[in-house]
Order: sequence, then structure tokens, then C-alpha cells
Amino acid sequence: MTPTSPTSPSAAFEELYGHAPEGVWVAPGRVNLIGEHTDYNDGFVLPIALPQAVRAYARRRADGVLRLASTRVPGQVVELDVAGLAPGGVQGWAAYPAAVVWTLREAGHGIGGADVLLDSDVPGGAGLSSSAALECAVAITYNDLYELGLEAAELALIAQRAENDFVGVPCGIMDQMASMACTAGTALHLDTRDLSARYVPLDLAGSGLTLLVLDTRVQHDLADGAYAALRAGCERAAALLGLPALRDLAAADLPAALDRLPAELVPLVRHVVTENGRVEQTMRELEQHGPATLGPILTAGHASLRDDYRTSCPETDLAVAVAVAAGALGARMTGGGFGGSVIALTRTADADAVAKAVTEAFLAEGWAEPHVYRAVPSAGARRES
Ligand code: GAF
Repeated sequence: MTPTSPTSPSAAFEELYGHAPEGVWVAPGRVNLIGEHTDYNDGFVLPIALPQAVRAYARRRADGVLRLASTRVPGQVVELDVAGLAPGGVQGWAAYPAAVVWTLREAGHGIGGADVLLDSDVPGGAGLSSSAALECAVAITYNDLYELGLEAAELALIAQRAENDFVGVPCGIMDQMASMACTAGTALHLDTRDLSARYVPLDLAGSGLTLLVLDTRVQHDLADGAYAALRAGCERAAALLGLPALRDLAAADLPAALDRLPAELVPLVRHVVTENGRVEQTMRELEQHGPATLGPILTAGHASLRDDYRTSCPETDLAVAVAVAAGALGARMTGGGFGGSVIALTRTADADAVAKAVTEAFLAEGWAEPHVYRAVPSAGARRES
């Protein structure tokens, strides 16, 4: 699709709103290499941004009206009064962009209306952060349209608060920071306590490696309560141990701490502490040897999510097992879980065979054929034109 084609989002914007967009802003989805369910425990994460992204075509309006449209829902325009936005007042996909506008206003920023058309190629419900990409695209759009001067981390916090307080999902900060702050060719090592970032080069192609993303097409829904229950369990465990967060539990103190906890919290705490260790181990490997030695750490991370944190499902477990049996160096589910996507690190020469083996295994089970992508560490949110 070219910008001048009659079906381009720019042309669709003009057709919908009767004028051209002022600009185009883009925010990517992500995969997390390692560090799952650590972000709401003040821990460490290591995501990369994907080439798949949400684009916001937008023009500022002077009358306080927010008009929202999406190329995924042709013909629908949701019209909202910015001053009247309130949690619970907007349903469906429009809740995410509206949430960001509400949050900016709540935070005291002098913002008003806009015409916005959203265009996304981030698969939804695949654990690839389509919601965070949507929020971040709107946050960066408003930052420019209203000259707010906010930094990437401030916009990520606005987007997270939008999801927590308006949409109602108690997510951590990983997805929004990944979308806002990742850079091309690197993984982002984020300390979610103070948002300090380190960028570690991740030259997959140059190392003869491919990072496959296998979308199991089992839709996860973080709003369904399971995610909130896990987060609450972690917070209860930290409180029982007298710690600000599980991040403050050192690996050496883990056995003694587990003895003091009720049985149902033991596997949660074990996952979080060992997962933080795997992020740090991954960083050491990347800095000393590059990505080729990461496989076993990824697979160990999956075992922990499967056996301790219990956020995997038969489809993600099978994808990991078959990928590794077919020659992947390592594989794990990525994101919140309960479905979504698996990442598999393979030698590039083996990537097609691994993808084929997983596809055949799914078809043999009578499951939908997985969607397969190749993850390339890409740039974070930015103005595109
Ligand atoms: C989801 C959440 F949105 C993130 O904050 C993070 O907790 C992740 O699940 C699990 O690591 O993507």
C-alpha cells in the first residue's frame, strides 16, 4: 500500500474527517526475550520491539472532541467529549486510545480533541502487546500535537496508568516501556523499579540466528482476572516476607523464604526470583558470548512458567517442546501467557524446519495453524511523518 493509494490510511483519514492528517506517529509491539511476570515485582525484563506496529494518523481539533477510527473497523467513528471521559464510559477498542487521553488530562496536561485514525499490523490477543502499542501510539501523538514535552518513560507511565485505571488491567510497565524506548538492533534491559535502561546489541542475523515467533492463536485476555490474581499473590508474598517487592528477595535467601510462605505462594515466589536470575544470566551471556548460547535459559524460563507460575497452556507447551525437538536452541512462551505466542531461537538454517514441525504438530492435534513471524529487534515509538 502506498501513501497515495486511494485505500491508504492517509486517504482513509481524509475521507473520514474531510482533511489531511497533521502527521503520523508509530509505536511497535514487542516480544520479551526473558523476564516474565517480573515487572510488577519491581524486577528485570529484556524485551525487543517488533517491526509490527500501530500507526496513528492524527490532526488536532480545537473543540474538545476526540474522534477515533480504526482501519480494522471500517466505517466506524467513535466520537467522544474529552472533558467527559471517565473510566467505564468507553467500550471495545476505543477504550485504549480514550484511556490515554483521559490519563493525560488527569495528570494535568492541557490537552483537547483530535481526529485519529489507527492502523495496526500487530496481531491482537497474540501476546505481542497490541494494546500497549495502541496506547503508546496515542501517547506520542498527543505529546507532539499538544507540545507536552514528555520523555519516553513519562509517556510509558501515562500509557500504563491508562491501562490500569481506565481499561482495568493491572499490568506492569514492561510493554509500554518496550514500545516507547526500544531501539533497533538491541534488546532493552529494563530495571522496572527505577526504569533505568541498558541497551544490549542483539545481532541475530549476523550471528546466523533467527528468533521465530509462533502465535498459537489461543487468545489470551489479561482482563479476565487470572493476571490480577497472580499479581495479588506476589504482592501478598512480599508483604508476608516483609519486603517492598519480590525483587528484594535474593536468590541465596529463597529456600528459607519459601519455608515461611503458605504452599500456594511458594511456586509464584520461586518463579519470580529465578526468572530475575535468568534475565541477569541472559545479559551476561549476551555481553560475553552473543545470542547463540541463550537457548537453554529460554527453555528453563518456559519450564518455570509452566510448572511454577502456571501461565502456559497445552498449545504453548507443545510449541516449545516440538520446537526444541526439531532443533531450536531454546524456546519459551512470551508475554502474559494463557495462550499467545512462543519464541524459538534457532540457527537460521533450521528456522523453516522448526516452524514446519510446530505447524504439523498443531494440525495433528486438530488445532488452528500457528501464525509464524521472524522477530527483528526494531525501533521504539517515533514520529514517522
Ligand atoms: C503482560 C503485562 F502487560 C506485562 O506488564 C507483563 O507483566 C507481562 O504480561 C508478563 O511478563 O504483557
